Amino acid sequence: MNITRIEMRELRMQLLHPFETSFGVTQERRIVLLTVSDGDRTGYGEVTAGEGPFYSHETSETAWHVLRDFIIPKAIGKEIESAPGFAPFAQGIRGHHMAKAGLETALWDLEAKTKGIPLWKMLGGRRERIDCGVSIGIQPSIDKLLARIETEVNAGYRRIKIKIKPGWDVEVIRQVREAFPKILLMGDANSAYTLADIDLFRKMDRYDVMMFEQPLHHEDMIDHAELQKHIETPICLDESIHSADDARKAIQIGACRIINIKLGRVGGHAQARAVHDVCRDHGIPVWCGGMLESGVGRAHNIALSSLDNFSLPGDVSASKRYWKEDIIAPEVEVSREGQIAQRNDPGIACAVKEDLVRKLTVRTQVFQK
Ligand code: OSB
Ligand code: MG
Repeated sequence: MNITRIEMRELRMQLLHPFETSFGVTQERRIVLLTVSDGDRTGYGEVTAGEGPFYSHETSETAWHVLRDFIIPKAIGKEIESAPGFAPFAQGIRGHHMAKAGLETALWDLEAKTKGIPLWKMLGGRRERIDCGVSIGIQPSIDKLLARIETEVNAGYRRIKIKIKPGWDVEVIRQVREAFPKILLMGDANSAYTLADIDLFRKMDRYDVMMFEQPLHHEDMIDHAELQKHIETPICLDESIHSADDARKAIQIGACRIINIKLGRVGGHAQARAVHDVCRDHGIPVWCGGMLESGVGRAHNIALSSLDNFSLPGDVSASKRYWKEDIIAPEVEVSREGQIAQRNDPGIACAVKEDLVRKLTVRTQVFQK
């Protein structure tokens, strides 16, 4: 593949509902979209960084800077055999995985389109349907949360994740479990607790919770291993896992029994697959996390979720839960059974609505060789 043109755009997209976590509220997304061409075809990738440095140190703005000044100058005009040939463009740049993943994933899409095959098959996936869950933000009241859960359960979603934080935890979990005795339920703390909260986790341990996601510090593994010794509910790591090596170490010390894989957090498809493989080899199930993506990021998540060890429902759900109109056609739809079917068109297997993208764009930069 000849990388002859790279286009970077920033889009502003309004979420249908504000999304609240232990680290803040998101209403308007700033999405950096990457377009890479070889003269014939176009691949698309999305930077999943948030607007502020709260989930991770990266932001849409830092990703723009790192891509423009460090990654794209190394990539433009180069010829690579296949998408893993991206690695040298990121060599020596510490961190900034979401910036790297924006371009890396676009190259995977481009390669699959060049070969005329769907990306999920090129990645080696075999799941023709993926199981979907939803992530429900912190709500103004428990009654509102119960109503949201009912809507999602009725829509067919197979697993409900609620966000927890100090003051919105034990009693919330207790009431949700009472109202919905059978659902697969999990809680995501986004690092809101410390080891001083072990007793609180032991209380929540009683309600048949599928997993607690990232209860402790975003860079920690040691304390998570300690917490796991005191509770039955599996710990799932999100923020702490940036690579296959991190996954290996976390598993080795017993810091988690499940891992959430996010393309942005680990730096793209090559590393996501490596994390997947390490987990598979150690008998640790994985699922695909979400970052309030537009259709482009969503389509990449769907392709990744086709790999065998994505055996738990992920946070990959329908476009209409987020956007009045998504930037891809067809939009992502979830069946009554709570599944998304893989599509068999080449690459990310959907079209990008260029007119809508142009309308949502607030800045563009083009690189050409
Ligand atoms: O921790 O999984 C998370 C959204 C933004 C940042 C971090 C997280 C999330 C979600 C939403 O939980 C998942 C989604 O619906 O895209
Ligand atoms: Mg999470």
